[in-house]
Formats: sequence, C-alpha cells, structure tokens
Amino acid sequence: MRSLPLFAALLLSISRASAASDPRFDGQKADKLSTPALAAPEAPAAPQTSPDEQRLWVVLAAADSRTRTAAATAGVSIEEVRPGRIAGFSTPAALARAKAAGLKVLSSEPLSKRFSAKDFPAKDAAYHNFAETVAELKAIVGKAPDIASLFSIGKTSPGRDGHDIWALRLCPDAKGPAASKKPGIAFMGMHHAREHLSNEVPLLLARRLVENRRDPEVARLLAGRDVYIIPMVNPDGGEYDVSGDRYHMQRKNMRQNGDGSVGVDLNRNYGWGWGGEGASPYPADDTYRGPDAFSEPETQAVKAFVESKKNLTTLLSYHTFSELVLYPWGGSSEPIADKNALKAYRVMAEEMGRMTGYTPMQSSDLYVATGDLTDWSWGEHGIFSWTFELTPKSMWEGGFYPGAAAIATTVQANWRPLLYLIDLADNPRRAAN
Ligand code: 0X9
Ligand code: ZN
Repeated sequence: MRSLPLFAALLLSISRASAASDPRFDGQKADKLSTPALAAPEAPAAPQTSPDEQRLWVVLAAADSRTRTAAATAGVSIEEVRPGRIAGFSTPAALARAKAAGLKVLSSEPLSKRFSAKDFPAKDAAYHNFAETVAELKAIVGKAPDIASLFSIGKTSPGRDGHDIWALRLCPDAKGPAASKKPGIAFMGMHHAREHLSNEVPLLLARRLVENRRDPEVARLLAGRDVYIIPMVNPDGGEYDVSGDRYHMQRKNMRQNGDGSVGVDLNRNYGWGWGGEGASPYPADDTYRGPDAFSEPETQAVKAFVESKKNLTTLLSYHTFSELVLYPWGGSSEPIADKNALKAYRVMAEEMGRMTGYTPMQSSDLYVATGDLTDWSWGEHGIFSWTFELTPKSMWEGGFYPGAAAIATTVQANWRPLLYLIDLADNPRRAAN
C-alpha cells in the first residue's frame, strides 16, 4: 500500500540526479530532442503461448525511487509500491533484465494462476463497455442538447473498422470541434485498458455535471468554460479486456507487434522524453513504448485534439489504482523549473489530496517513466496536467477490478476536484496566489 508514512520516507530517499541536465524537463517549451533509442529488441523465439499469457506477477526488493525506476526501465510494469518492495507485471525476459540490473526477486508466479476473475460478470455489470459508454454519452447529450455535443477525435484504426475515440463537450457557445474562446479543460480516461474505473469516473462525472446544471455553482462553471470528457482513449484494449470468459489484465492497446505480442503502452508513447527511462523498448512488455513517439492512432488522436484546442489550460488523465494525485514531471526526478507554476501545482495537489483523501506527489516520486501524456501536454503545450490514480489503494482491495460498489464512491470522491479544476481553468496559476 502506498501509505503516507511510506511516501514521507520515499521523498527523503529520492535521487534527483537522473535527468538534471535534460532540457526536455526544464519547464520550458524546449525544442524536441532526438533521443537515441535503447538497444533494439532481440528477435524472440516463437513462443508456445502468447507473450501476454506468459506474464508473471512479481515482487521485487526496491528501497528507493532509483531502484523502482531501474525495474521500470527493465520492463516491469509497477503496480504497487510498498515499504522496501514493489509488485507488478513482468514477462520472463523483463524479469531477467531486472535481475541483471541488480534487482532482487522476492517472488514470481504466473499471472494465470493469480487472476481468475470472471469478466464484467453480473456483479460488475454496472461498468460500461464501449457500446454502453457511447449510449451513455448520447444520453448525456440528450439531457442538455443546448450545451452538450459529441464528436470523434479519431479512430483506433484510421480508415478501417476501429473504434471511435469519443469526446463529449459541454460548452455554451460552440458545438463539436468548433473553436471557443472560453477556457478549455479536458478529462480523459482509460489510457490503460484494465483500468475500467478510469472510464466510469469521467463518464459519470459528465452525467453529474449535466444533471446538476441548474445548481448555481455548476451553472456558473458551465457558463464560463469549455469542458471536454474523453472517457475511453483506449477502446480496443478496454473491449478486449472484458471479452471472453475472464478479465485479460490488458494494459496496452491492441497493436499487433509482429512478434506474437500485442500492444503499445499508450502512456509511454507520447513525444516528450520518449525513449528514456521507465519505458520498455521490448514489445512484449506491459510498458512497451512503441516503435516511435506517437506511433499509435490513439496518441495521435489525443495529440491532434489537444493541438486543435488552443484554449486548453488544464488536463486530467484518470488511471487506477493507488489513490494518488500526480503532477509533472514523470520522466525526470527534477521539479519543474517554473517556480510560479510549481507552486500552483503543489497548492492544487495538496487541495485535491484533501478533497479526495489521495496522496499528492510529483509523478516521478513514484518511479521515473518517460512518454506519458501529462509530461507532453505540460512540456510541449504548458497545459496544467494531472494524473489521478483512483481507488483502491492496493491489489488486495481489488486492484484493477474493485467491483461495482467502487464506482459511486469514487465518482463522489472526484466531484469536488472536478469542479475545482474547472473553476481554476481560466488561470491555474492563480492557485498560487
Ligand atoms: O505508469 C503509469 O502510466 C501510471 N500508473 S499506472 O499504474 N496507472 O499505469 C502513472 C503515470 C505517472 N507518470 C510517471 N510516473 N511518469
Ligand atoms: Zn494507468
């Protein structure tokens, strides 16, 4: 469990050396660097079972952020940080790389042994799959057609039968992709397929906004802002995760990598610091960064969306789990260089931590990982960018599949931060005043 005392200890032990002189992380809009890629993947032998099915649940000794980052760089997808150790998903090859990097393995066991949960079973029927999400988005538009509209920011397989990535918009003076002069804010979910609560939260918060639009506070906020909700950035992965007779523990999208493995980690595929630490060059790994920055239709769609909305000041990407409020940088242990912005980030993180009970921290205090959405949207575009790790706190409380009861409580916990960010979207820096 990522508890407060643990993080107090972690903060003391953080190494701040790794990217100190990297201009990508200096808080300014730096020119893009061409970073030499890590060693090219070896050609793997044809597997008997798919690489995804060979994944392991591993526990490794790791006392500090530097060691956690070494595990992430080796290709271990870290899911839990506990005192002195981490746990997560790994291929056998990534585990061998972690061992070679000096990490001590405390335990490892096949994923198939550990997770046998049935797939959106009756008890989880409250969760929305892709079709149900689209139906809910349409229903929200139907409740408030004067301010709400729905448009696709792109397809997962452009020109083919992929899923649309839908954006719901709540704006008093513009519909669909048309420009607005109101300050813009975007809430995104499901970069990672198995993180189903990260779809539910923005989806149901959108419904709640519309249902409460006559409430004076909500009415004031909606009248002055341009709000976008994109609950399913990775619909292909999300659909796969709930297909068949069991959950698949899918993190990535559904790209066929050509070596028998499937998927790119979309939150390692953005073009700020891409190719650096904490992301894997090996296709079978859960944190595979992809062949190039923005190689994926999903990240290309988000990029095109963000770059077409010049009014965006704020962005929040929901993930699960661990109950954290995270802000840039994630790809560097350095704090952002803009002191005024850093102060605003810290004030807002503390405030949203109080609202939710989640723990606020710089992303890289968890582990350094390059190529995530929020480093890019902050670094490239100066958009105040957040990652929330939602409920629960640990794998033992349900991990990625915490059950239907978690939906309402997590939506409730995230209502005040949503309003807070919408309010501050005219100028997030005023939080520091
Ligand atoms: O690793 C991620 O992409 C996010 N955690 S998750 O368990 N949902 O996969 C955290 C992203 C925070 N960013 C960095 N640490 N760079
Ligand atoms: Zn995630």
